[in-house]
Amino acid sequence: MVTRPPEHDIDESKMTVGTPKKQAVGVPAVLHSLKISIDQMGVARSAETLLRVNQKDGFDCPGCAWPEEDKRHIAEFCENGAKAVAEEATVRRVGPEFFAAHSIDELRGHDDWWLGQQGRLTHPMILDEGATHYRPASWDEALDLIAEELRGLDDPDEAVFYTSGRTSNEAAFMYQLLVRGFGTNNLPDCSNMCHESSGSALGETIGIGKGTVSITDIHDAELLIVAGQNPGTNHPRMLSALEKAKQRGATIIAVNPLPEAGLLHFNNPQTPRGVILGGTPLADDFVQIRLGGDQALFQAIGKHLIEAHGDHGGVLDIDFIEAHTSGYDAYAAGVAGASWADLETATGLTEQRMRAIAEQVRASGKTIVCWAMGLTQHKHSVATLRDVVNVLLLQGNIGRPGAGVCPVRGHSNVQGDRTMGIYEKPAEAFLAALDDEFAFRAPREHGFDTVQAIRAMDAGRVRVFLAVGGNFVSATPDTAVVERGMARADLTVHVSTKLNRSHVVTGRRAIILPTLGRTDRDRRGAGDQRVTVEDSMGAVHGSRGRLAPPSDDMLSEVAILARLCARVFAGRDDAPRADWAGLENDYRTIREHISRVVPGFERYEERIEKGRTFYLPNAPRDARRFATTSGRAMFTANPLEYPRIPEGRLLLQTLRSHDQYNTTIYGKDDRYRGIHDGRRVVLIHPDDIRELGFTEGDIVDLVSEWGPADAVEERRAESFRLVGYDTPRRNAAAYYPETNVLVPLESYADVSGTPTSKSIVVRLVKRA
Ligand SMILES: Nc1nc2c(c(=O)[nH]1)N[C@H]1C(S)=C(S)[C@@H](COP(=O)(O)OP(=O)(O)OC[C@H]3O[C@@H](n4cnc5c(=O)[nH]c(N)nc54)[C@H](O)[C@@H]3O)O[C@H]1N2
Ligand SMILES: Nc1nc2c(c(=O)[nH]1)N[C@H]1C(S)=C(S)[C@@H](COP(=O)(O)OP(=O)(O)OC[C@H]3O[C@@H](n4cnc5c(=O)[nH]c(N)nc54)[C@H](O)[C@@H]3O)O[C@H]1N2
Ligand SMILES: [Mo]
Repeated sequence: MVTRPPEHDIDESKMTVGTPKKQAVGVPAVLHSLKISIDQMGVARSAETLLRVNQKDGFDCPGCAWPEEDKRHIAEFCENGAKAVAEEATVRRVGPEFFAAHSIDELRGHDDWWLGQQGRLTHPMILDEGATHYRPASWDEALDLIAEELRGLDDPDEAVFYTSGRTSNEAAFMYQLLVRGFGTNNLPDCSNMCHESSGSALGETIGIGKGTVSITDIHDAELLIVAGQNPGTNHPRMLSALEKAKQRGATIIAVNPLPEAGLLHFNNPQTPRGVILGGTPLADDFVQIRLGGDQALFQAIGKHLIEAHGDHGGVLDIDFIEAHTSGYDAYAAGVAGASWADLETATGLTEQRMRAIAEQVRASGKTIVCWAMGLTQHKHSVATLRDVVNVLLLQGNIGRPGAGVCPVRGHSNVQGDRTMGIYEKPAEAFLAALDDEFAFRAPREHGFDTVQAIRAMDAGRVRVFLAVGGNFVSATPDTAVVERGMARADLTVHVSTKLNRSHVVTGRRAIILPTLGRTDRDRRGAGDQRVTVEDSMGAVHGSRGRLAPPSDDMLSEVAILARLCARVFAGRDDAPRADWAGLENDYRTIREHISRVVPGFERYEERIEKGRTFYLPNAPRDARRFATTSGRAMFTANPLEYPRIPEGRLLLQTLRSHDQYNTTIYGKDDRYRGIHDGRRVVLIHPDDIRELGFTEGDIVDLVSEWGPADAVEERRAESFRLVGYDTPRRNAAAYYPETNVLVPLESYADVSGTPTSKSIVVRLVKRA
């Protein structure tokens, strides 16, 4: 039975805290996902939809960017993929009656869970200046208004164009063309807050801002280090790949401050072993590291490998180092000089322990390092990832089967969006190809990334804010500053599937454009359309939804963008030239353009036909070629950095519960961590709770402290319950986005600009 959307927010005072789970997935997970699916879609639609997830010629799971195996299982999805699908394929609707019944002020009082639970958006809606409610509008009225506002700006840089990584390749390509044709590179995206540090470090050291492994490499590896990642919740299908590697004899090391359920033990619901025999223990070694200690750990590993090679020889791949790399001497001197005392302080691990980990690396002939947000959202993330690359280069672990770097991407097409040109700092070669294809000149000046966009918004320099997907207000750091900045814009526009906070914290005027998602049938002039996506490992394939769209009055992202192009470029002879209506009616014509602009997409159409997948070229992986400044893979010497926690303070990481997709909150349980009916918790070592003068269960405010001692800025998040948890001393954890208000806008990673969502200095203040 489909259930009705909630009328009230969840009362978090009824929250319960139990024992964290030691294993992930298994039958309870399947049952839980079915319950959510049936609540949102009913039985028949659940079955029809879930059977098409990740099947050849079905739709790509909007859950995460982990690749599909070549041989598909009947149900190639996971508990959290099923939740992501249910959230989109829900039969609940947010139409004009909903907006008539709820004022903006009222909606602003609800949290992201309540807003998202209401259902799918169905009609273009406009919030007029001074109005208390959104009103329905026709597509023409809404699109005309946007084009008019854009064309009225003094300078194209007064507009900002955000994207989140669910957008298809076709829509992403159209979007960047709209933005560049309009005249700016202001294309901040969720990547800026996500894997930007990976892109920065990898681009610089190996010449490509992506990983170098395929799914078969994962199966074939001898050693897999999974650092700063919680795959049991965020990439559950990765557990099947780890299980397979494990069954072939691989060793798995998990590096994490928290003992995350999925990493330690996995019950595969698709095998009898998982269901009956209690599954596979995954990690052979759990390394409980301090927040931000990973650079030190990888330096320690490098230091040990180099020493061991000096003692006995045969540890380093000297042929590879000589033939393919530069900078070895400076790197070796750097790690030789690192003191074990510093490495111990940074990691919280003993020298002996770190040498034992390094011995496992030494013993492996094929090593892969996988990582996600635990490594990318620190001030020194780029340096950390350079040191990960250094360790892999020492043993020639790049460009060899079963070995390499594996940044595990988040959004299902975030990597594809970048490939399609969603980037504020586009390469000249890309722009030149775009110019040739569309007979115009794209702007060359770099645009704003997410942090820079917020700064400009707060300074009142952004007049129009347009987003294709995502939830900018909730996902970005320093919520109060972002809300203030949004309110300063003349017009804020969101192309979205579901209601979220960014629709209710608006500029002077606001527009919501509802759009089709992955599961929806996309019928255009030339017939049913498919789109394409690129997974975390550079494999491109088609995706086609089949459900009837939420209303008759819906447009796809591609159609919305094509119509905006036509309007914004009308009568301008310096604008890109194309048959906009033709592109909207037949996405094959967009793929033809892409195949001429983006390298690796030659014969695009043919290579995705009949559910086929193709791999994009990857020079380090395919041929050990490195497009860096030296033409070689680069060892880099990076001074050791790690967070310093002032007296009486904690370092807070903000992470995901098992029941959310970024700012989309499916429910208020975090089953694996034992938390039910609430999200305002802070996980802390029990000794810290005591030492700071508190008792478990106390309700506190979290106050973040930022800046020099004589000018500390404070930010406050109210009413969090203290939960004793197995985490290193003085390292705490709480959920995002509730804690984003604590992340200072100016606290971001060197080089990449990624907000430091995993290291925020806080103190606890007891609620009166
Ligand atoms: N169901 C579901 N799936 C998702 C998402 C979701 O919200 N829900 N989000 C998607 C997106 S966009 C992304 S980017 C990914 C995110 O996937 P993850 O990166 O797994 O997500 P987080 O919850 O941020 O988890 C960070 C992990 O890193 C650990 N960690 C934190 N700091 C450190 C550190 O300094 N060192 C080390 N070694 N570990 C650390 C944390 O304890 C935690 O286990 O997942 C994607 N998939
Ligand atoms: N404190 C803290 N902050 C973080 C992070 C953290 O770990 N800690 N993680 C960061 C990371 S890794 C990321 S990726 C960002 C995520 O930032 P975003 O990508 O901006 O946020 P999401 O919550 O994924 O966006 C959800 C919204 O996308 C819309 N949507 C969903 N599907 C579609 C679609 O197919 N088309 C369109 N047009 N809209 C759609 C829905 O309206 C939904 O409300 O947050 C970042 N912020
Ligand atoms: Mo992400």
